[in-house]
Amino acid sequence: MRFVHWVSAGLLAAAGVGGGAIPALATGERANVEIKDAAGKALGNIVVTDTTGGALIQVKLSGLPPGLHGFHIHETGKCEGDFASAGGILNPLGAKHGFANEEGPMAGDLPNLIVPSNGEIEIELITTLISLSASGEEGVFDADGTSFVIFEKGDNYVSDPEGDAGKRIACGVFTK
Ligand SMILES: [Cu+2]
Repeated sequence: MRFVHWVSAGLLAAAGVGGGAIPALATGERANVEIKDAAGKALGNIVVTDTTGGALIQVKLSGLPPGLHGFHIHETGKCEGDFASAGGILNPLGAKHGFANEEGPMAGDLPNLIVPSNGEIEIELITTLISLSASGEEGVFDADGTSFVIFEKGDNYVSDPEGDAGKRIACGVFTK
């Protein structure tokens, strides 16, 4: 059984890494993902780095509506129009969606982003459900690429296929 683990920024700061800079990790592959909203406005960046504990996801975004937002890794690296172009959630194993789903989760499932009232969010988390370096079923850099998609509403972690999270409001393509 695999889980998504949280790494709090506070823990990293307590270990002496803090200061807001991305720690220099002795690790493998890294992806940078520029996130834009549906109007094409840049909202910030997400950096993904393979570590020995899983894929570290470092999120630094601003300009999102406050509140809960579904947050997933999607199967196609294309962010156009209403972002339907990004396809479904990355799901090479054919699972159902959601951490609370008996038949879940999908590889691309992630915890909700909880955006504070100023619209700025800076968080770090680790998922063991994907790996940038994997070429097989958990791989990210396949021929048609991969993307992050952020949703209008919170993901309920159980409704297939996307947690009843409403419209897709932001998207970004994984770039090596
Ligand atoms: Cu999604």
